[in-house]
Amino acid sequence: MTFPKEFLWGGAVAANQCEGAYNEDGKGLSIQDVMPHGIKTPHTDMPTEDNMKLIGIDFYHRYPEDIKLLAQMGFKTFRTSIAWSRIFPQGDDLEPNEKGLEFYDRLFDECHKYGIEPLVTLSHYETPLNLAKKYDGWVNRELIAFYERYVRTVFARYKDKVKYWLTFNEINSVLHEPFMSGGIDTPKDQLSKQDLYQAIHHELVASALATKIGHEMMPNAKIGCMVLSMPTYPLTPNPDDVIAVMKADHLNYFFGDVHVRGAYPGYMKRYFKENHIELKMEKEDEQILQNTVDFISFSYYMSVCETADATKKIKGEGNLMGGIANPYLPASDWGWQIDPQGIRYVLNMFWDRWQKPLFIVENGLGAVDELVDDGQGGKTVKDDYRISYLNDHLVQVGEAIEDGVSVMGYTTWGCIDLVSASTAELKKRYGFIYVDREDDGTGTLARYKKKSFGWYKEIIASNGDGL
Ligand code: BGP
Repeated sequence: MTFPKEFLWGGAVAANQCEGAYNEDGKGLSIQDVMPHGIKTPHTDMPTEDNMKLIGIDFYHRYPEDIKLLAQMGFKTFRTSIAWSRIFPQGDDLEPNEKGLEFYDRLFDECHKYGIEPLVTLSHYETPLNLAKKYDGWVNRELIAFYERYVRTVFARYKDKVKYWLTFNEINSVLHEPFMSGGIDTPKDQLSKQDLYQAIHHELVASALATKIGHEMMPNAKIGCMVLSMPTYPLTPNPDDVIAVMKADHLNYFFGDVHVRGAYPGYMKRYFKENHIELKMEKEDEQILQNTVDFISFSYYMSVCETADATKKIKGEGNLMGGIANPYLPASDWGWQIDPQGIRYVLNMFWDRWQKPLFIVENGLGAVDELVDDGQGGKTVKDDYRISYLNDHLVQVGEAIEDGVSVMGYTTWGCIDLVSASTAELKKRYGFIYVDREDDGTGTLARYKKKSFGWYKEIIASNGDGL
């Protein structure tokens, strides 16, 4: 396999899923602090002890040890997010929290110590709770100004430490999880399409504004958007199913279209008209949206099927959206369909559509791992299933590169075990590094290298030749 020389190999986490320390050093509450069971049940009013994210894997205190382990694997890049409410505890504060800023100074310095380039998500499902409660999240236009204040602050602070930035994690996921993704407190079954798309508009404007400001403040920075990719196949060759796929793709990928083309596509204008949605736009919005991204990043876990036949629309498990299961594919323990070729397909599709460099910033297998003796007095996990999942996907990334697709890098999701976004469990593990913590709160938090640790190290060292 031929990967580009400068290919950014690495792994990804999000602050809220690993840091813990949810109320230390002046951090305010974020929406994650009141989601003890992920997206399965309604959120609580205040943090509760059963919320695994409050402690996470204690990355806030253990990051030097963790970054050292990632460096041992040869990471070129490490994707994490800045927890917005560490910097602006209430979201609408006028002044940032210095202690929060200092933490990320230390973290990014630690990465650079090993030559690891940080890749930073500005907003990874971490809206300050106050912005959800007081403003109904992104439905309210005022969030653009709060986000702008936040991004200006972190750009100014870290401009010499961070080159790669992502504006919003899986920005299209707000369609399915409005509270988690957009801090929208109105329950999803009561949220009107009008308000949903108004919130989306505000996020798109905020994202373009961050890109504009980032380019002005950091001429060498690369700023990208991040979308949840989910290749959608027609359930049958019936043209009705093919059109159903086209429509699903439109709703999913118009986010990318706006980020790349700087304007709403015609099919969305039609959708707004047919659904009686009238976006309230300020006169500067059209111009702001023209600040297009340098690259597109995306997560890829699974593909789904789509059909126009309402009787077959049984929603399967999976990611934040789920979808109709494909009879040709196996699935993970959580019902996520495993489809390595889907990543080649989506890379080609995005490249054809956008002609901008692509960055795979999430991919991986959530599985139950068993810690066993390694035969040398220590402990390990024999995660051959994870190795084969990642290997199969990377082979297809290599195929896409051969197809001529420009791919900047690949960061596996949850390179160290962390708390799941959708289920808030720790037993759903993705990492190369096992963290001793159970869902009942027990565990020493010790770290152990899994078998996949050595495998990934070799893949990185050979720049993909070992695949
Ligand atoms: C994506 C999110 C991540 C991550 C991942 C895996 O949707 O961006 O935050 O968690 O999915 O999902 P889960 O943790 O639910 O297994």
